[in-house]
Amino acid sequence: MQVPNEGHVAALAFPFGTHATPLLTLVRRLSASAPNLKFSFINTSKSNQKVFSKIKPNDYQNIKPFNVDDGVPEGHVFSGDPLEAVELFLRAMPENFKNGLEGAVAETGAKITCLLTDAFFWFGADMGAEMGVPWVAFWTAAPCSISVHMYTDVVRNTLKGKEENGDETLDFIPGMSAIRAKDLPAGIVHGKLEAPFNIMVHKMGQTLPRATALAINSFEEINPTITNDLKSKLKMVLNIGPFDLAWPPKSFSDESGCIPWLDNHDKASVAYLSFGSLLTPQPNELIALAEALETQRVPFLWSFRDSSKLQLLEGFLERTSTLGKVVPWTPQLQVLEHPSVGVFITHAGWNSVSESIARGVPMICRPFFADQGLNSRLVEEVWKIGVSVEGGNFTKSATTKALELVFSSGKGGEMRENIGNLKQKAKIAVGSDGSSTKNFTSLVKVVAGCENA
Ligand code: U2F
Repeated sequence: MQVPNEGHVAALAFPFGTHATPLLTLVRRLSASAPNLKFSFINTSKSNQKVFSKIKPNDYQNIKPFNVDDGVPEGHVFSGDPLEAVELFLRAMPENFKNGLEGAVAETGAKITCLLTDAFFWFGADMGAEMGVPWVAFWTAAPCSISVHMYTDVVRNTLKGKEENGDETLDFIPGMSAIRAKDLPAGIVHGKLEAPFNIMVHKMGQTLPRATALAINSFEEINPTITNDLKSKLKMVLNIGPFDLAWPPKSFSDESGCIPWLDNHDKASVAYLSFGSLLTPQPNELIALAEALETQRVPFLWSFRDSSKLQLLEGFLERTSTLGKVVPWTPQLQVLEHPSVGVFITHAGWNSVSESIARGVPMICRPFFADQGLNSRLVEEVWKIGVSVEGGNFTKSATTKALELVFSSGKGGEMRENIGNLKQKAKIAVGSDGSSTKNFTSLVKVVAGCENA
């Protein structure tokens, strides 16, 4: 493929959760395939610092970070509500990004030729049209969750008055018959429909048909019916993942010594626990989880990000010092790759689910918010590669039951077999002739402005 000598791609990042990191990975993949193009990465200063600190300057030579206003007024005192920073940022949009784009054009001296945004940013459609350039939206989660946002109005109309117990299924949407109303993210039929975040994702679903392309960090074979349905509704749907298989990080750091610790354990014997980048379960759930691990004598490696809550586990930590290891952060990809890991206890954030699939580790899911309920349901009911904790939250008995199911029952064996098959499909998708590889080539053409090349 001939890539033009000129071109300036502006990438607009959502600076919360695990959104900016996969977007930067995508930008790095694109810049490696189209080294003639310039890339501007437009994000808040805090998030830019975080995501760029993880990579070496050599790895982003033609990518320039630009900082935008995070919307936090000077001297603002946060109340402790995790959504507050998000809502302040949403209020500053899209003006902050318009300023960021102007800054990127002024500093590089190159006009924008392609707008690549987190799919949340529905205003990319108008921005792209005004600039006369393609708008490429990037969805960091699964095809299933984007489908739900595309069908929000249909779901609302169909479930009106029936959503009470949440057991109504979405069998009126292709590929979604296993999904129940209660698995849906807040903002579709329950929760505050008028909350700024929920308005944003609703608008996203309505605007995506205007996108030149939608790129997804997944692979087609994982949900072919949903992918085909999305293809019938959008101009171009390009599953280009799983990223961590298609473009694995070159190095990793293991400051807490997780890998040597895992080396000293038997095959598939360890439970790995992590709840992603945003949350820590409530104290009663933490205690129930700890009690189940201790009683079952399951060796565990726990990524425990909020050290202020560690005191809740006092006593447990001392009693289990030879059974388990609690660390502030792990090299998760390498941990999941390790043969000693037998189960992943997760909040079912998409990156975690996808990384676990790509490494063949069955899951125990305890979803909290957003797409996590959908992902858990797919894990348990559709792919049959794990289980959700009974009753929806960690109690000692529900966690014990889930551990027994994965470690000691025939069902656990089936889960391992199913996830092994899915892992194979993921590997094929990112192979030289695979669907994700072909889709990525199409994406490079769109971004480089030579889609007919
Ligand atoms: C939001 O998800 P989170 O950021 O909370 O969680 P994940 O999507 O699972 O991503 C967590 C990432 O952090 C890494 C891990 C994942 O790539 O490998 N990590 C690590 O390297 N070491 C650790 O000790 C712990 C984690 C949101 F909450 C979800 O609902 C969405 O699905 C998701 C994607 O949009 O963003």
